[in-house]
Amino acid sequence: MLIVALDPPINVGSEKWVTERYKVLRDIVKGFKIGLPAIVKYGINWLNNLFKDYDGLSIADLKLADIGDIMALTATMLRNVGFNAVIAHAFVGYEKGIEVLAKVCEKEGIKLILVVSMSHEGSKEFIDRHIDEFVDTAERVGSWGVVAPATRPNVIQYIRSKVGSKIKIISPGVGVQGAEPGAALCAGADYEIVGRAITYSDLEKVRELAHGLLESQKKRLLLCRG
Ligand code: BMP
Repeated sequence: MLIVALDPPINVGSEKWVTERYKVLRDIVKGFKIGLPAIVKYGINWLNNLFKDYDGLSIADLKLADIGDIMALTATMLRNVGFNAVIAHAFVGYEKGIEVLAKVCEKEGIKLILVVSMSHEGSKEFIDRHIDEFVDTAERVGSWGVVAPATRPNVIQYIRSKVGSKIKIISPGVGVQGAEPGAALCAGADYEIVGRAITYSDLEKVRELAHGLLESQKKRLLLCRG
């Protein structure tokens, strides 16, 4: 139940950093998330073949927050280079916003993931005051998943109690941001997103770190679910 965030550090000169980590991890994790750091640094065309024969989740994390037509256009472009899921902010609203994006995602076979709460403290300032509305939007458009913070398991529990098993909960914040592996899963998340705690080490150690993380998830799950 692990998704790896591939955000290259500032001093890495080539997209090989991403592709090598993807290759050593693809058979043991459920998916990958690629966001602005990799796309700003290396563009998008190098991604063209990366996910070609990959069955897992390939999530484009540009946290779309625009009018519906432009988000839909971007999502289609992301689909065309091999992503099968996109993340968007729920706060742009339904009408001519998420509504349009959701329709195009359905048509193109893209999984839509809406941000309903974030892992940093600042999420409490504005975003978390509207969790109910954001979750309603996710349900209304039939969103495949939502992002909710591993750093605040009570928020995950609350969202799970609202959505039942209809919507996947994807939780960042494990490792560098402080949450322990498995804590979000115990609170009701379907996947934990882990980036730097796995990826910011030498390539030779990346697989071992991911294995360790998967083991810790399992142990924690055994304790909380039996
Ligand atoms: P790390 O494990 O290195 O902290 O990475 C977390 C990843 O999850 C990053 O790619 C970040 O953009 C993303 N993320 C997050 O940390 N908190 C959120 O609320 C939403 C995110 O997408």
